Amino acid sequence: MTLQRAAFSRPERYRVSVEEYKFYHRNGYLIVRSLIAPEDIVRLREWADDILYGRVEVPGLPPVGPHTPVDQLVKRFTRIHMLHRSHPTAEWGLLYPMVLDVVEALVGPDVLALQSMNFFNPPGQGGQGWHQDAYYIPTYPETLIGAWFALERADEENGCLWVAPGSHCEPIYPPVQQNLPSVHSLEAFRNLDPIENVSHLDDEINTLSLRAALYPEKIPVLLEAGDVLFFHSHLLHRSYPNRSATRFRRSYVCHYCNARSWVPWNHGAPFKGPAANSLHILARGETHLPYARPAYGTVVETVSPKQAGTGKAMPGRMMGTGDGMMADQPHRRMEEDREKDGNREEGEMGS
Ligand SMILES: O=C(O)CCC(=O)C(=O)O
Repeated sequence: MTLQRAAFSRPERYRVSVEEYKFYHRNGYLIVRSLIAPEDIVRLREWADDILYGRVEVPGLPPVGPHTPVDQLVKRFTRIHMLHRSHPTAEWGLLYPMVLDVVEALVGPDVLALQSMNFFNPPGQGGQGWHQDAYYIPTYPETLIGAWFALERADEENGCLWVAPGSHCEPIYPPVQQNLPSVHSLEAFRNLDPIENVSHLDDEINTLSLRAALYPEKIPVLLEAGDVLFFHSHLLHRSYPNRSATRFRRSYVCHYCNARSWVPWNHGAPFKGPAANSLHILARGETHLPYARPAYGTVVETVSPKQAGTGKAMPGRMMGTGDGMMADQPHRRMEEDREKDGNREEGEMGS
């Protein structure tokens, strides 16, 4: 019996081409223009404004009084993490189907949704120095990917993201001062400058900038509302403070990984046992590992729990197809086939 991965057909499905797949793997990033529908961008932006202006409550933040001046309201924070766990709109954004279509093709087909971040970056604020996301969010094996949704135009003036193309081939550099018990960083990086103050805005202080300096071509990622940047978790990237006088830089940034990776990470919050997979949402496909379901009922294209994990089928696999597009191919060799193959000589089977 071959199990069917759910045959979800959506007319608006985004099909990633083999050229896009290659671009992502060669450069460490991929921009997909107009991926989010204009009305959906309005929904995400209006919701961001509801948070910014204190019209909706955010767990952990004190409610604002009715007469709080606007300039004080917008200075309360530049970003908020993990709202998909408390706000249906954030969950809906995190599980946006066309974004998952791309993630599925690049690191899937089985996708776990891990993190959401709302960036507001009012004039004069925001910015994060050179860093690599996989340092902060470990996945084993490493399959982490970021998706940066532009809720409005992002350019050099209002503090867009900058990337060092090709730098995703670098390993992760743990800052020495972190003194991680499992990373003998001083020994491992004896021939390298010690990495200190990752994410600090000042390149003199953040010595990951020395690795970034090896990549002469750094590009500002200029996006219009609705465009999405996908970026590899080892990619060196940064942003600068918003230096415009009046413009915000609102964006929604989400992280995903292959649902078969083990994720001992819960955004700094405790979790039971050795990994936190059971707290992250299965967004596509299936997995043999634990997972959570969407808390607010957002529909996701996953294999039904009855079918999932029965071990009767090989997992799906993204492959290039004859029409130049990426697709989840039924490359499932059943036990019977394997037995048949077993009659052939070993070595003939390929790897
Ligand atoms: O958008 C920004 O300013 C920084 C975002 C970023 O670097 C990240 O999400 O890893």
